[in-house]
Amino acid sequence: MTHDPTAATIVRGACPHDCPDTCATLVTVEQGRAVRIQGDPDHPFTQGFLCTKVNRYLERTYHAERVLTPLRRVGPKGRGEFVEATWDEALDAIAARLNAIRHSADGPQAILPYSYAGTMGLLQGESMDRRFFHVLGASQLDRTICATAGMMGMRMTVGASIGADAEALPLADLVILWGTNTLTSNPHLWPKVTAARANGARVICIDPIRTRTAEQCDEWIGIRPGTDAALALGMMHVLFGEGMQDDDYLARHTLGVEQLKARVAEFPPARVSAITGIDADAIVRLAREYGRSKAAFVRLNYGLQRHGGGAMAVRAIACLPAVVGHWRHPGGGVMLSASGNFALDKAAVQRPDLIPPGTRTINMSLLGQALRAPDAGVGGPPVRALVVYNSNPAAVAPDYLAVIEGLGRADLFTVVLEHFRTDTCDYADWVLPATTQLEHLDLHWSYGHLYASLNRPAIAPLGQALPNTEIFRRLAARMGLDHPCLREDDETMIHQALASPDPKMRTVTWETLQRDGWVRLDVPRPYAPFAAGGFRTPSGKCEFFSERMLAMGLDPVPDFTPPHEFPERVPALAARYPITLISSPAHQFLNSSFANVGPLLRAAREPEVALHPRDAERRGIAEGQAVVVENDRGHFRATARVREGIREGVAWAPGIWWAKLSPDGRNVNATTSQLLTDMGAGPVFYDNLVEIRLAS
Ligand SMILES: Nc1nc2c(c(=O)[nH]1)N[C@H]1C(S)=C(S)[C@@H](COP(=O)(O)OP(=O)(O)OC[C@H]3O[C@@H](n4cnc5c(=O)[nH]c(N)nc54)[C@H](O)[C@@H]3O)O[C@H]1N2
Ligand SMILES: Nc1nc2c(c(=O)[nH]1)N[C@H]1C(S)=C(S)[C@@H](COP(=O)(O)OP(=O)(O)OC[C@H]3O[C@@H](n4cnc5c(=O)[nH]c(N)nc54)[C@H](O)[C@@H]3O)O[C@H]1N2
Ligand SMILES: [Mo]
Repeated sequence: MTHDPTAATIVRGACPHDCPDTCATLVTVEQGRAVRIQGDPDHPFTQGFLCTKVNRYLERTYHAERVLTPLRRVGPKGRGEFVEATWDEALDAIAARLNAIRHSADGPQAILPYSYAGTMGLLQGESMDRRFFHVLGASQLDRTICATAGMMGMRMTVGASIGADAEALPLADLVILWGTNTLTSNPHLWPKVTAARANGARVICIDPIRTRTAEQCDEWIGIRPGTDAALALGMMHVLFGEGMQDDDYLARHTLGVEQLKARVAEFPPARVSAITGIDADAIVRLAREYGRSKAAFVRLNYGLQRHGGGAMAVRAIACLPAVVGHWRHPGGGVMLSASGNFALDKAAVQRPDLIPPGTRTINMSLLGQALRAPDAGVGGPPVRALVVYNSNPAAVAPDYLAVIEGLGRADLFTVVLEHFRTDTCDYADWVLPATTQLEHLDLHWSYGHLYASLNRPAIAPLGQALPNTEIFRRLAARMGLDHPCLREDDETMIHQALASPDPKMRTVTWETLQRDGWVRLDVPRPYAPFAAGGFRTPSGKCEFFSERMLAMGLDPVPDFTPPHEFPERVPALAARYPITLISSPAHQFLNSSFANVGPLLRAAREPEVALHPRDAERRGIAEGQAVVVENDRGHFRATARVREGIREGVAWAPGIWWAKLSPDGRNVNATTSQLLTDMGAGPVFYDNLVEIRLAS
């Protein structure tokens, strides 16, 4: 730092958004104002560039519509009419109401926190907030909305959210991008993909939609949604049938190969073709190409687990590299998430020991049900207060109509910590101004690579904004909650997180982070985590047969679990609603974040739904026409985009638009359901049958 107040300084930071890339940023500050943000050229993943969205982070921070003071509701719920208030007024009113509920017959469990990954930072995402709700004795929230199905699929198979090292991808001799729109949702992996290709690897994309990523690949396999497990089982059928398995790796490092062989025998290419809609010879070709390669990198991502059988799909795919022994080589294997490598001492930061015994847990993916059912569907008192931060449930939670019915309840007390007046804020009694990443301190891990990073505040908080941690500290004090951990400051909590006994964390120290901004975990480079087995399962093997799943009453061996709304399973429903709607991220938005930033909003144009020319023709729909997308749960309006690059019977509505910025005030989640995945109790956003018709 320089002492000349007029000179520009550069502050090292980290991107806080929910994305595997966790970029290292450099923020230029002049006279207290951030004037530039760029990717750190030295960071091996960021490589000096930021994505379309985070390039606009300064516009987001200095946006004219930032919430900069506490706001108190004055109009009816849903209308978003507020007046400004002071922090004292806000804290007094919120403390009084939460204390009244806490001391009522319903007790503290009538208070529900609701948060997700608006920031992925350890401090602003999951630290003092957790302590606050634990000491208070509020209901626990099961944070399932994104990744738990896949996490369970990996955990039951390889034992943890650990996979092939993304930085080793250039060493792969085949790349399979499976249910991931890499160029949109994981863009910093793309240079690694092109490096592998320059080394001779072919790149295959498996996705019902010919996304911008699929366009750039050597081959696009347009699979039917929700059928990936069948494809993986069919590939293994061919691999075993043609003797392409690695018997030595199987014998040493796997459990249940005989059961797996018996299962895959049930999945010959003809049957798999009927399930997946992929030609039988294409399935055989894919299996052979996979079997002949030595180190195929399979980049799984979360898209394919948003179906009823999502966990089984991830599990089946996660078996592949053990069958052919690709884990032996850096660059070989499957990667869904790297989060399991980061052993921060989260317990020290979050203090789960302070949760009162017997506290209930409510699944965030069932918010609509939880707000509607008197006992939240899980026993105990009704939810009487909701404290939302780092999330925008009125836009992102499934079954929008159920969610807003609940949020609209006159007797529900809702507090939202936010940067902007989102759809959720419109239902709040109080909105509290939160700082952005430029204004607060944080510590970051990553789910896409092996670097930890520190975000230092670049500028002072705007207006009266406060970090989430400070808001919860002040609220705790005002409510009279008395535990010393509720008074600890942010830097103290970082030190607690870093004091981890795990040897992989040795390199991640306060000093290194202060000096360099980011650091790689203490693992070999490149890292081949299962080269010699060492799976994190109870048996230490890759578990094709899972005792734990058997104990849960589930099939212990990978199988194909069809989607809830699979036409063969629900023919009557499919006759009325024949199209499967996928609502994966728009290129310009980050879930519903940035969906209010002018240039990004303009680039995304308007809510759209893409469908195949034959599906369009059958319905008399032409390019650019206004259509209604509907099912029994609800409907929303969008503009039709007619394109070849999508499977027949599938439509794509990129999201997540703010409902209030959509033509009829509701977005795609008006059609999604509160059904859950086979494991992990996650949502099934893409397991969603709809019909599309011209708007009248
Ligand atoms: N720009 C941008 N980046 C993001 C996000 C964002 O909103 N915008 N969100 C972030 C978050 S929170 C997450 S979880 C990730 C999500 O990013 P990804 O994990 O990549 O997941 P999705 O984008 O949901 O889906 C990826 C692809 O899966 C395809 N897909 C859907 N169903 C199936 C199926 O049954 N089988 C197969 N094979 N493919 C299927 C979709 O068509 C889509 O192209 O991205 C993160 N990055
Ligand atoms: N139909 C459909 N629905 C989906 C998905 C889909 O693909 N299709 N994707 C699902 C997935 S994968 C996910 S992860 C969820 C994501 O859902 P959410 O986690 O709700 O993500 P966002 O919509 O980005 O909302 C995050 C909010 O947090 C706020 N925020 C950011 N940083 C801070 C901070 O430091 N403090 C405070 N107080 N607030 C902050 C932002 O302003 C933003 O409004 O959506 C899910 N919903
Ligand atoms: Mo997500």
